[in-house]
Amino acid sequence: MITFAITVLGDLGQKLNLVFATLLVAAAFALVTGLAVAIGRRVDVPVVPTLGTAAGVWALTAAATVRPVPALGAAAGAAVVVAAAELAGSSEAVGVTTEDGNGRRRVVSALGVAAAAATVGTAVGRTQTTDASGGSATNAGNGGSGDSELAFEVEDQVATAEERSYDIDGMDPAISEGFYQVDISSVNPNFDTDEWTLSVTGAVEAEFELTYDDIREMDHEHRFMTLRCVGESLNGHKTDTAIWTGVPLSTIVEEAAPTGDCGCVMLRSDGDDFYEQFPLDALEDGLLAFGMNGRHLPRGHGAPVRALIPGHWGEINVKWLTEVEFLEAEAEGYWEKRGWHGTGPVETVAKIHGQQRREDGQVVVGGHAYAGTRGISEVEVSLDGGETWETAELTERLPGAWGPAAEVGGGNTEYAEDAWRSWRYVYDPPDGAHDVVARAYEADGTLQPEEERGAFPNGPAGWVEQTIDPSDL
Ligand SMILES: Nc1nc2c(c(=O)[nH]1)N[C@H]1C(S)=C(S)[C@@H](COP(=O)(O)O)O[C@H]1N2
Ligand SMILES: [Mo]
Repeated sequence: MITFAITVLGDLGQKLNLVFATLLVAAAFALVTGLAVAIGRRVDVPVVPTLGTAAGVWALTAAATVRPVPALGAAAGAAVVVAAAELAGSSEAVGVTTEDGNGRRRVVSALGVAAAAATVGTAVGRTQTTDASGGSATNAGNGGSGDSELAFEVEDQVATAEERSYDIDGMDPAISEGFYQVDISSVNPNFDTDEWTLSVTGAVEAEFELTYDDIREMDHEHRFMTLRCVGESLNGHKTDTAIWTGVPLSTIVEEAAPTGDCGCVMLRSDGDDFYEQFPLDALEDGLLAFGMNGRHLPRGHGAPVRALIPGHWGEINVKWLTEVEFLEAEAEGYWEKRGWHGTGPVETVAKIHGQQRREDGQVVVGGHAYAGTRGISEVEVSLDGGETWETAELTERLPGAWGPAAEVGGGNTEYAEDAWRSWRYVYDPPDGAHDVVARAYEADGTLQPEEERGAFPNGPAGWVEQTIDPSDL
C-alpha cells in the first residue's frame, strides 16, 4: 500500500493521508465528547459533560501529539462549546424533556461544534509550537532561522550559483527554491537544541555523546550537495540542491575508531524512529549538517542536525539524527524492510523541467542533470525520438567545498562533486506538439542507459522524454 501511494499517488498520497487523518481526529473528538455528554445525561450531574469533554479531549490530544500543554487549548475549546450548549439547553429545557427532537438536535450540533473546535484548537496549538528554526509542524518549507555568520560565509557562493543558473520557466535555479521534503511521519520531530544529543555507539573503541554546542565548536565546512529521492518519478521534482554547512563525519569516525567486521553503519533518528544502514566508506565522505543555504537547518530538513552522504539516494541522509551506530553485522534499514533498495549510489538523470518560448519564436528547454559523485560531463538532446542528437549548453560545475574543515573533510575543494549541473537547449520548433528527449554522460564519458525504469524498488532510471507544444508556451 505504501509503495502504491508513493509510486502511483505521489504527493497526492500525502495529501489524502492528511485529509484522512484529519477526519479520523474529528471523529475521535466527537466520540469522546459524545461519551461525556451521554454519561452526564445518565448520571444527571450537570458538570459531567463539560468536565468529561475537557478531560477526554485533553487526553486524546496529549496522547496523539505528545504535547500535554498545547493539548489544553483543544480541551478548553471543546469544553467551552459543550458548556455553552449545556447552559442553553438547561435554561430552555425547563418543563421540556431532553428526549424531544429539539434536545437531540441540540446535542448533535453541540457535538459537531465541539469536535470542530477541538480540531481547530489542536491545529492552532501545533502551529504555535514550531521551533525557533521556523516552519510549521507539517511542512517546514525552506525556512530555517537566520544566522548572520553562516549567511556571510556562503554569500559569495550563493552569488556564483546564481550565475550558474538558467532562468527558464518551470525550472529551479542552481540552489533550489522549494527544496523537496520526504518524511515517514506527517508531523516533523521538534528538537530543542539544548536537549538534543548525538550518541556514537556500537562496535567502537569508545562510545561517546555529542551535544549541539560540541558540534558547533568543531571546524565546519560548506558544500553544494544535491539530494534525490529513490521514490520520485523519472522527471519528478524530488531532486534538489542546497549549500549545506556541517562537520565532516570523518572526524566522528576517527574518534570512534570502529572495530566491527561488516564495514557498515546504522544512522538513526529517535525523533521519528527512522533508521538506515549503509557502508562505512560512504559515511566517511559525509557531513553532520546544521546549516542550509546560510541559515540554521530548518525543522523540516532535520533540525538540529542531519546526515548528508554524497552520491547516494536521499533516504540515507537521515534527518533529526540522534545516533550513529557502528555495526558488527549488516542490518536492514526502514525502507529496505519495505522492499526498497535505496541505500546505494543514485542513478544518472537529465531532467526536462524548463520550457519557454522566446520572443523570436524559438523554444528553450532545460533542466538539471545529476549523476551523484560520478559527475556530469555532457547533456544531449534529440528532437527526432533519438535518431540524431545535439549537445546542450551546460553550466560550469558549482564551487567546491570551503570553510575551515574543507581541506580535511574529504570534500573536494575544486568543484562540487555531488551537485547537479544545469543544461539548456534552444531550437526552432516544428509546427505542433513534438517530443524532446534528454540524456546525460557521466564525467568519465559513460552514457546513461536508455531503458526506462520506475521508482520501485531501485529508483527511477532512463532517458527523460517530454512532449512540448509550442502553442502552449
Ligand atoms: N529521520 C528521517 N530522515 C529522513 C527521512 C525520514 O522520513 N526521516 N526521509 C529520507 C528520505 S526518503 C529522503 S529522500 C531525504 C529527503 O530529505 P529532505 O526532506 O531534506 O529533502 O531524507 C531522508 N531522511
Ligand atoms: Mo527518499
